[in-house]
Amino acid sequence: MTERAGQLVGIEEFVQGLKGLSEFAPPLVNAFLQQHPVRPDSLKPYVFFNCGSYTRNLIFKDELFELLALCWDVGQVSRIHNHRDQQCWMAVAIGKLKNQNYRVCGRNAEELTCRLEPSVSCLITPESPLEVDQDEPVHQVLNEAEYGERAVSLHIYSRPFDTCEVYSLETGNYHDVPLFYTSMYGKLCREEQTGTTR
Ligand code: CSS
Ligand code: FE2
Repeated sequence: MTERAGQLVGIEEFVQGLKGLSEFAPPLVNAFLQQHPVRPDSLKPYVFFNCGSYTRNLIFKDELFELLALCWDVGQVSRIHNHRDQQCWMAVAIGKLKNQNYRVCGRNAEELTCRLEPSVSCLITPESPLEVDQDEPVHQVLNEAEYGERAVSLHIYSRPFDTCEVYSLETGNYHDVPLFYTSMYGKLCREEQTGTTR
């Protein structure tokens, strides 16, 4: 685990800092995240939990990147999914999450089938943000029940995307799903539009 390098900042300062980056190059964003852990109380407008699924709450979006707060109740998990070849960083502000990567083998794009092999996993904590591996971008995020607490994570996607592929270990199939926001800029969206990778 790395040392927390910076003082806690409010989410508004965090957004301004991201907007000021000259590009979304991994070394720049990784250093920024290490130096700008976010004050949990500043995320209050973006924290909504739902017993059915983790929630996706939009904080900022432009052409280059979007920033979301994802809220994970105890035991909630994403499906195994990709990020449409976009870069992704995750920083946990509250609680902790497990990241599990998967290797995709024998992809058959006509039948929409593939084999998945679990590869590396790690813990994402307030001290240890994570850059999703561009060479192995298929992953699952889990707030394991044994952690016993809710989690809130900040996700930076560059560029933004609004669909992804989800993969089934059981059937060996994969397919596209739309991604929606639970809330946008602090306001809840209509319930029928709140899809996640769940
Ligand atoms: N990519 C998922 C969350 S796990 S990184 C999503 O945006 O819903
Ligand atoms: Fe993801």
